[in-house]
Amino acid sequence: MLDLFIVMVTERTFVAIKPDGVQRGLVGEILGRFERKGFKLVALKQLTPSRALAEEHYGVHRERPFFAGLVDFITSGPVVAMVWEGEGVIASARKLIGGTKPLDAEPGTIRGDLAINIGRNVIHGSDGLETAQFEINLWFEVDELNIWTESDHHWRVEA
Ligand code: D4T
Repeated sequence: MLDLFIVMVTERTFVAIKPDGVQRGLVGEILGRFERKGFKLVALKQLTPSRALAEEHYGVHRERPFFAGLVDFITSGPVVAMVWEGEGVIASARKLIGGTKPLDAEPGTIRGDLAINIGRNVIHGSDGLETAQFEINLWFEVDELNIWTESDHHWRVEA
């Protein structure tokens, strides 16, 4: 019953390590930052996105001049797609990730520490509740989302 309650109220976000992050061997470094923060990994897979998936994911940017290059880049190799869960995870993930332009991103953030160029900014994170739901449904099947409780859950979240 308690588990069901936690699942129903806990926020989820979609995070993807882009092809540059995978090619540069940054997967472990990035996963570690989310784990150490205390969020729960509920889904993870590596895939090379189809153009259809990439175009749907970045659909809001369809008219922007960088759209074609962005889709070429995202479909150029493996991406590590994830769903992270926890209180406030959508906004917190954006803070861990840092600003879109890596040179403006604060030191201590993933982009601030690990990237220099906006077109190679290593990682994506959903920017709001609706976007998170849309992106999780776009990238994952329902049965790929794991429902589980960390053995040290009560050391992360006050009951
Ligand atoms: P994503 O969506 O990849 O997490 O990035 P952000 O949420 O931080 O930023 P965004 O949606 O504005 O941009 C999406 C994606 O497009 C690339 N981009 C963006 C680019 O190559 N040139 C540009 O001028 C902009 C604005 C980088 C991220």
